Amino acid sequence: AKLQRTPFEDRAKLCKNAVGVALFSLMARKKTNLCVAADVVEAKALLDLADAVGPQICVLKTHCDIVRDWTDETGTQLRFLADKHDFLIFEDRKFADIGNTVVQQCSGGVHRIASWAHFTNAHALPGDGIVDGLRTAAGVENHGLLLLAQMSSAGNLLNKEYTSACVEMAKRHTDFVFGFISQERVIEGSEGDAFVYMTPGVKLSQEGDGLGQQYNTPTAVIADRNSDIIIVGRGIYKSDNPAATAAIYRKQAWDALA
Ligand code: 5FU
Repeated sequence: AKLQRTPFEDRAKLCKNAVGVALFSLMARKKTNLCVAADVVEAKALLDLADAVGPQICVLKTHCDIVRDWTDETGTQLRFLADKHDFLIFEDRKFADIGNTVVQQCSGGVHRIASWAHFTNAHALPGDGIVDGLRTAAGVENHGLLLLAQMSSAGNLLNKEYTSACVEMAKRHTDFVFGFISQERVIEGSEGDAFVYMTPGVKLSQEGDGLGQQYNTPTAVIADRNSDIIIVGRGIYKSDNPAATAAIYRKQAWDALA
């Protein structure tokens, strides 16, 4: 039997972090569960892509450290586009150091991530101090965090026991941690409804990339694995018309919820 999904507007009420609440609310309002991974390497290309796919997405995912000409203005302009099109910005930084170090990595350096990203993510590997450090750097009022509970790449070391430990860590920090990067829904029932599940490794054609990436279709990720949001990079930004292709992925992912 197919899982009965709790509507996103109801999950907004269960979530304890303000950014998570905002994300569930915007998904319900805008009717999209598509996140575009904007993995382009120039600031202008990033802003053009964000403007083009903005109407289709709930989240724009960035890797600010691949942009060769990143400046403070890039972050400011991304925030302008997020307001214009009603999406949130997720810096896929995958923090993995001790609390004291991630404070600086999140708030300082060239990228000043906490100044423009609505949320970021971290590996649970170093222990709870990484969450405490990022909470210190960003604050819980206007920022949130996802934990990497599972990865899409072949041979990754995030086994079942590790995933369970991530889930337990998230439950200890619900003021700040509002979800997971995972390949499936990793917490069942109403307790799991308070968290969001975002899944990378999504493409309509499923051959890999020769570097370990493994792809599933939008329908498989949302309908079969009960994830909430698909994350699509090359399937969209390398297509001839990213805006039109984003609309196709958006429809497939949203229809798969029904
Ligand atoms: F945590 C993860 C993961 O497990 N797999 C991923 O692919 C993150 N990613 C990111 O999603 C990766 O860094 C890319 O930014 C994106 C996938 O891009 P693709 O072009 O759709 O393969």
